[in-house]
Amino acid sequence: MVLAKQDEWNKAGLDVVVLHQFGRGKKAPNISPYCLKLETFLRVHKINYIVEEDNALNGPTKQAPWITFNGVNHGDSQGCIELLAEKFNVDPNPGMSDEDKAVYESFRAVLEDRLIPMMALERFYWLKCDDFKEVTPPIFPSMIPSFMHNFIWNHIGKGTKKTSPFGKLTHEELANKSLKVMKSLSQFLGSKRFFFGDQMTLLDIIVHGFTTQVYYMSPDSSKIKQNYETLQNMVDHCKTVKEVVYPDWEALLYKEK
Ligand SMILES: N[C@@H](CCC(=O)N[C@@H](CS)C(=O)NCC(=O)O)C(=O)O
Repeated sequence: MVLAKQDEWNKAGLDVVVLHQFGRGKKAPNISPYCLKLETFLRVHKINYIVEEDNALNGPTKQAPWITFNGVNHGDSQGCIELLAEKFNVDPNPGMSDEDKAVYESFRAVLEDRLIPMMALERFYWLKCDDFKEVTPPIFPSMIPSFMHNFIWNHIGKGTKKTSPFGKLTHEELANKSLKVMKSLSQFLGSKRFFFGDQMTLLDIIVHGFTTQVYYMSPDSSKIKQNYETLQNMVDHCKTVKEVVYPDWEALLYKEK
């Protein structure tokens, strides 16, 4: 598919990343853990980027985020990070031994294959669209009347439940399962500032993408959030990454017009 603005993105400038993602959230810069992950990576490694919000799902994978870089479109947050790390000669996992890298890969799998799908299932199936009014920007086009919003949300929720490996669990079981995984992250983090010591690595960035969704972008009725909040070092970690990478957090947030 040829996108109307492709020419414009191609001319963004040499080595400037055009980051295609969802619009800003009301309590965090993005409603997607993957969009936040990629934007955080760009910031940590001081890679120039501009944000484009109208085509989040029109990229090569039809998922957000994706990038246009020097005239070429690339999808998948991890793929984009690997490409950019090579291009800019940056190490996303500085100072890590091979053993550390094995731990990182396992935790990444646990986050992306378990925790994020669990959060998505809770968000769309166990919680309601109205629960998210305080955190998300208007997600439905203005011509869709508000009574339809919960209906559409429920429809997405039923689909998510059907395809989710956790679809058979009760809300309580889902939350307890998520706590077990979050606890293992919490134990590994211990009293360290970042997961592998004093330097931020990709694991911190990925965890932050997820915990931001839980802590800032979920309503208090979220059982996953209630469990997460019992892990104080994980809450502190989320705040540390926010403070280091997003001094302009408040300014970025979606504001009611
Ligand atoms: N592996 C992808 C996953 C991206 C992803 O799942 N994005 C979600 C938003 S958090 C999405 O676009 N969902 C819409 C869809 O799948 O139709 C990545 O790392 O970028």
